[in-house]
Formats: sequence, C-alpha cells, structure tokens
Amino acid sequence: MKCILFATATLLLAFSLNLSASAHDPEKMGDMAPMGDMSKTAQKTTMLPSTNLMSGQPQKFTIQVRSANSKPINNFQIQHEKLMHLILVNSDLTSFQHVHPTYLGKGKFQVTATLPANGTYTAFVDYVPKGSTQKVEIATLKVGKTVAETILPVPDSTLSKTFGDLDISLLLDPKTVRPNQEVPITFEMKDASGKPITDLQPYLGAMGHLVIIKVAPVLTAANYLHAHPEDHDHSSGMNMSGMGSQPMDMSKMPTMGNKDSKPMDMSKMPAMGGKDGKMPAMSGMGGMSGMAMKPVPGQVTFETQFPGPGTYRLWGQFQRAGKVFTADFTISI
Ligand SMILES: [Cu+2]
Repeated sequence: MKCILFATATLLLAFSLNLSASAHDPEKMGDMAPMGDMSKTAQKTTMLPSTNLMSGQPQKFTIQVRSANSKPINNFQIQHEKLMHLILVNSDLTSFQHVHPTYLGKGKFQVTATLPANGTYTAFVDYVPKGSTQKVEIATLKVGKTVAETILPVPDSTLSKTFGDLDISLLLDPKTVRPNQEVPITFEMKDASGKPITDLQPYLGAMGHLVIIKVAPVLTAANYLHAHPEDHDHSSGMNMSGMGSQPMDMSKMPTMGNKDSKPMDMSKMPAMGGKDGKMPAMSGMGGMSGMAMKPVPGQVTFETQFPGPGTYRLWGQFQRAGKVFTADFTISI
C-alpha cells in the first residue's frame, strides 16, 4: 500500500507542475514558433513545414524535439510500442490521423502525412524522453490560404453507431462522470448479426488505443487526453480492493507486492507507466482504481479522467484481421 500511495503522490505532484507549464497563450505562438508550452519548463520542439501546405497531397514533415534549453533530445523511451505518437486533427475535429514518425537520430523524427482539406490542423506530439516523463506538445499546421470557419462538433444524439460492418456502442453514462475521477469507458462491438466480436487483435501492445480531445476553438496540449484499455492480466494483479470473489493472488503482484519502501518502478507497470500525470486523464489508464475486470467478449474498456465539463471527441482504435479501424464519438460531460 505504501507503494501505491507513493505513486499517487508522485502523479499528483507531476500533474500540478505540468499543469502550470501548459498554461500558455496560444495567441502568442507563430507558426514557426516553438510549439507547445511557452513557459520556462517547456520543450522547444518544432514541426516543419507548417504553413502554405497543400491539401490532399502527401507531405513530409520533420519534427525536431528539443528541450527547454533548445538542446536536441536524443534518447526516447518506447511507449505503446513506439518512440513517438503523432495525432493530427483539423479544427472541426472531423479529421483524425494517428501516425508514428520514424526516428532519424539527434531528436529528429520524420513522417509523411496527407492533410485532406484546407484549414488549420493541430498536431499533438506525444513522446517520453529517456528517464523523463511523458511530453505532449502541439504544432499548428496551416493548409491552403483561406481558412474556413471552424464548426465545433456537437455531442452525438446516440452512442450506438455503425462503423463498416460493426455496430459499436459507447458504454458511458456522462451523468456518472465527476471531474478528475477515473471513469471506465467501454466500446462494445457487435457484428451485423448482433453477436459480440471475438477476433480483436492487439494494437500497439494493447487491445485498443483511445484518444480523447476536449473540444475548443483553440486546441492546446491540455486538450489532449489519452487512455489505454485495462490490461486484464495486469489489472487482476492490481486488485487492491480484495473485495472480489477471488482472493488476491500476491504472486501476481511483483511490483505492488513489495512491502519495503523502494520507490515503484513505473517502467514495469504498463497500467500506470507513461502516465506521468502530465494530464489527469492520462494517469487513469487502468491500475489505480484497482478494479479486476474480466474480459467481456466484444468489449474493450478504457479508463480516463475528464478534467471538467465540456464536449469531448473520442476516437477508439482497434485492430481486426490485421486492419486498424477507428470508432469516433462526441460526448458532453
Ligand atoms: Cu500511437
């Protein structure tokens, strides 16, 4: 238990530090300016080119990761099987891409992406410098010369929708959501005959990937929430409540079972690792709630924390027959 409390305190501390760092004024950021936080503790990463981009054409982007003192960051930690995750959205949040830039060394990454239409795009650059905590920085990309008026998304009238040949429901009751408290978010997937699908494949080391963005006229790094599904094996090992019908199996708790006061090795805890507490939502991905969840056929459950009332866009990504598919929902909290 000491270990758990220690970790919680660490997460909270990291969160409060990073929150202040992310309070910046997006108005002051030029296109060529360093992206992300502009405060003292910010990284100074750039993504180029960022203006006069052509729509509908593959464009090669270079991302140079730099620390706050402008030095390139050279070493990165793999999180969810990749050194960097890049999420590209347009200002309407109708376009969503999740890509993985290739590392070229010396802090430089490269990725080719096609931005579908004229407008303003936000890139969320998500990485972990070796020995540090998760960083999320943003870049603004301008496609075309005329920028269409942004139409912000409104909440879906139903949380059951058809994606390809699947009926997917989002099992989440917004009325139960409290700010900064962990909430389970379940995607329920059924085939055309109404049967739960049973052939999901691991994607990025988990049964799914969930990106959540809080809708706003101007997006900042703080609008980016991210969650991964509960790892069932791991969450059973993390069952802190002991209230389930099964007795707690301490042998499955190599990290949590330590009774000494050693600091927790976060890298060995995928359910919490990478959750440096930069954003509360990102600290939630399984584990801390200690719920031992049994896999339910056709269901993938994520955990996250919503920072407060608002409209949120959710993109769940899953893999089946070697192909990744995306199910998106808009909810009001
Ligand atoms: Cu990714």
